[in-house]
Amino acid sequence: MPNLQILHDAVLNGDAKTAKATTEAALAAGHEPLKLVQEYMMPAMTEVGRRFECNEYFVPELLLAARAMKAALELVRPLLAAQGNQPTGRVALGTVKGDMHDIGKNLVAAMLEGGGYEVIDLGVNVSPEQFVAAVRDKGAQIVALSALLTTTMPSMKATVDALKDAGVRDRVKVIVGGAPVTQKYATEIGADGFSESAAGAASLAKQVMG
Ligand code: B1M
Repeated sequence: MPNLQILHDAVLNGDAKTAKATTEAALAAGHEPLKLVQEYMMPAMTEVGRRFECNEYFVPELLLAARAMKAALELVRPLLAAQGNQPTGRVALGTVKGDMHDIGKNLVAAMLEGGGYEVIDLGVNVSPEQFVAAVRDKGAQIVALSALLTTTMPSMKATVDALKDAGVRDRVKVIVGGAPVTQKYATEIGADGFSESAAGAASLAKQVMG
């Protein structure tokens, strides 16, 4: 049995090689993929954020930690997504304009896929126009917006407004999430739902689709 504290510390210290090897060993030993994410990788990223706030870590350390987390997540994501059966809806997902954070968004994608949704992953720094195009041209029924910066949260409102201006707002449900986002903010900007976790985003999608 691998010591899972090593996975936590590897993400915290930006050691991608160890993060990947420990995840591989943990999965081979039968550990639950979601448990590895929620109990070891995410707490490590929370600690990275705390150290960044205290000026103990700087952007290079954030980048290394993100790279280590991504290396481990690459192994876990297909397992989370494989739980899905028949597609139950199409979701256009992206991190909003101005925002480059994609680890949480990628987890949301895996959980939605696991919930049986077809996910059109638009990536990061996605403009309101790109979301509108995904609804118009690709038939997305849900628009899922992620933001990690307080400064990019207004891009969520801009996206809801762009959907209205393009005359497609009543065709889609809009769901939002990301560390600084709250239910209050979601209600204020006219979104249909908010979830604070990736796992919650999958049940929220079901709920808003009725
Ligand atoms: Co950034 N960063 N960062 N960063 N970074 C934060 C977010 C920050 C809180 C750090 C801090 O100060 N403590 C801070 C934001 C402060 C604020 O706005 N209040 C911050 C800052 C300031 C910045 C820069 C401005 C730093 C700089 O350059 N001076 C810069 C901005 C760049 C930009 O986007 N334009 C920047 C850059 C970066 C890196 C590129 C170095 C890197 C990102 C790499 C990558 O994503 N590829 C990075 C990282 C790694 C972080 C922290 C440390 C970790 C983020 C993360 O991946 N968490 C972060 C601090 C923190 O969060 N503790 C921080 C793990 C991930 C699984 O959680 O993304 O929250 P999270 O997703 C969760 C939920 O939020 C939810 O589900 C996920 C799992 O449950 N969720 C949804 C997310 N989207 C959802 C959508 C939904 C539903 C749920 O429905 C659609």
